[in-house]
Amino acid sequence: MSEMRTPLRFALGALAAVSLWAQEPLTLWYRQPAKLWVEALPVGNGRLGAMVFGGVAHERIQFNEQTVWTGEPHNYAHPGAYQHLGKIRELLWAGKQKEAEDLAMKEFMSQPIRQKAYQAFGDIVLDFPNIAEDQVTGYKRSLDLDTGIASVEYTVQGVTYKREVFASYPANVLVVRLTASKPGALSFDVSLKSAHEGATIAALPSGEISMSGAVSGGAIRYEARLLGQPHVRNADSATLILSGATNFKNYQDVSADPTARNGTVLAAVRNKNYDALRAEHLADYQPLFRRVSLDLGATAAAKLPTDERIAKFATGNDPALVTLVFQYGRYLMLGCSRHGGQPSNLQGLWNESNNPPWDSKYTDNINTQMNYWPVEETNLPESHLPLFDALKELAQSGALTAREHYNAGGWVLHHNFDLWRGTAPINASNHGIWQTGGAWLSTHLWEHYLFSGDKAFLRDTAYPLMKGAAQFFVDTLVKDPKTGSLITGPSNSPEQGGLVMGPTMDRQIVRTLFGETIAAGNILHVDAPLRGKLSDLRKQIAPNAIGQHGQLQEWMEDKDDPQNKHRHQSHLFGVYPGFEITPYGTPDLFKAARQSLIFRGDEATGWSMGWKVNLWARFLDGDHAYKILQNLIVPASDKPAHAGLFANLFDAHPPFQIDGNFGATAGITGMLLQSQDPYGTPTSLTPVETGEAAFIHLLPALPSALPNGKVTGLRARGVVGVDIEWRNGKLVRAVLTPRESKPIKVRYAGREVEIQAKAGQTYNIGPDLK
Ligand code: FUC
Repeated sequence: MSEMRTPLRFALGALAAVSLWAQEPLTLWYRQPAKLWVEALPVGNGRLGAMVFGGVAHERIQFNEQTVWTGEPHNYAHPGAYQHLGKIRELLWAGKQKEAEDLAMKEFMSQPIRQKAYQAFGDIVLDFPNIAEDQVTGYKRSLDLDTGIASVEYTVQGVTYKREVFASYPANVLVVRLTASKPGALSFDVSLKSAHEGATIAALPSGEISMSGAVSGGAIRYEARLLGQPHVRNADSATLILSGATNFKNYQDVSADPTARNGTVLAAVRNKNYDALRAEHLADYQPLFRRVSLDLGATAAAKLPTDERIAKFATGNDPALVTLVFQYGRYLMLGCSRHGGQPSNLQGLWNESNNPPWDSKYTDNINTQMNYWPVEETNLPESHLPLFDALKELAQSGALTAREHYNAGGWVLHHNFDLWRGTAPINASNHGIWQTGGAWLSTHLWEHYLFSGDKAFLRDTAYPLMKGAAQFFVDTLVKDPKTGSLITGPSNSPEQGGLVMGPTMDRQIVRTLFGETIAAGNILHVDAPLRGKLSDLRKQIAPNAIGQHGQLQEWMEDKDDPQNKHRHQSHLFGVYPGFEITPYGTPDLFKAARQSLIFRGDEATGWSMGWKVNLWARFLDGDHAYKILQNLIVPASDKPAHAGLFANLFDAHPPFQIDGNFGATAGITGMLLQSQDPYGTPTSLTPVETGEAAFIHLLPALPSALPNGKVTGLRARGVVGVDIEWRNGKLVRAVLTPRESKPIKVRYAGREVEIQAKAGQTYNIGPDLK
């Protein structure tokens, strides 16, 4: 038992919370500039992003725009691939995996076999000629999550210099503000630097700097334009405004004019002063960010710079760092996924490389999904919309892939997509052929409905996409010759074991998708024959099985290795984010799934630990979930390149992958509130799962390390707002605000009560559930 669990420590922690909390609860800060990119501080408006290094005599603000990619509009489907589908299946059933993979590699893969890469854009470079670095005092750089503003502050020879940087969604620009505390003390030179060869950089007579060019070997043309004088001397203050655009309109159309786009954006801000831009940014950002507040108390550790706090977290007592990590995920979400933009890619939208790991594209056998795990519960549902816009396009390109690769209707997405909406299997047949990426992402549409109750969204956006995703499996599920059950295939259990028929995860996802499509069709009173068909097929899909080690089987065969520590734990989809394996509905499977997670261990790559926090929360084990969080919140340098947090709290996975951050935010939420039905089974959807009732589980996995706290503004399935307060590990009070009239079952500490809730009423729930 660690020392922080002693009652005295708790009492001190609670007292300290009172005095410290008001100071800087939601600020990342440092005593030195960033040396590495992963120490710089991110800002973003869901389209443009920047990394602020905070240099003293030389500042680098590295920026991105979401549509700067290699490549061009392209259909990646492999014509006629479907002619080999039967043979690949036969080989797999005959136990000839290698031959099947070889044949698939030759005849069944995307053309070309790799997708395209997200790119860096450029840097804003500031040089301060008169600043002597060795005379600097009082240096501090920080990022205030409550305002979305990154700041740098230092004093030289009696002059205090300040910089503020933010990304404005309403103005669609990056804004840099510089001030000096003495009149006339501010002098600097500003320039733009392109991340691409052959850029044209010019100072325009209009007092702007333009940087334009093309991504080599592709269709994307870009322009960044900075409003501001290149050489500033003896000023009191200065404001720089950056607009950035490309010719990208959608995955099939690159006919936009980046220069015209920047012209329009800058014309709208040209006559706004800094205070007006800042106020406009806050009026947009703060109401979204402030929808959720979390207070877990604070100790003296909360006063330290963020990098020092990360280093001490696993062995110390710093609950406020959990809060910061939780809210940082929400901050990053608003930075990289706003309505009208592209979805969040492997690095959100922050990327300094033209050859980033996994091309910084969209890996959807876990990573893209994890990017959106916290979005509904933590009250940023609008941030889900870019993903849904992408799904509309993926359903088009995925229909071509379904036709060419499977001779099937509907649409399919394999394990990756890019800006050009590639949906065919990429890289290698042993893991690239994985059929359920689109099906899994389609479950996000249903979740958005469950949390919002928005029937117009269900009818116009969600259902058509879900139906198409389901149709693909109506056409392609095959009978397993051994069991007679229906399975997918060829596919794999991401990303191990090679090409197989009917991996467990696929079957769970297809069951979930079919169930949700039936429920949606029911609500909308459409497609009765299809519903009948889906329901009939759903019952025939090969069930989850418990294997020889007491584990949940990852494959059709009982061949799991208890020593396997692989980062993917795909068959646990049914526990989280799925819900067909539950503590009270399927206790045996639940136990087996838990055993599988124990075999996988507590260490993993960054995003995998993000998943494990969520899984342990679903296993109702708060202390184990917290233990994983302690493995996640360590300096990345302690776990070279694959896990831990960098100084800027980016989750590591070389260089970083944002899924780990979002997984952590979702996992912390899951400790406090869960709203899936714990009585669910794989056979039929319960009223909670169809949205007719709600289930609120209060503090389902509260770690003993977080005994005191309060959260407000969370959302639960069934369209219920939830605030929760607890003390000494016990519920003090929960406030439920349902937006629809329906039964709500509330569970706390092993007891349940049912409320016949009325929309618009407020329900106060005490520890005795009264
Ligand atoms: C999956 C993971 C890797 C990495 C990549 C982007 O392939 O297995 O760890 O996160 O996505």
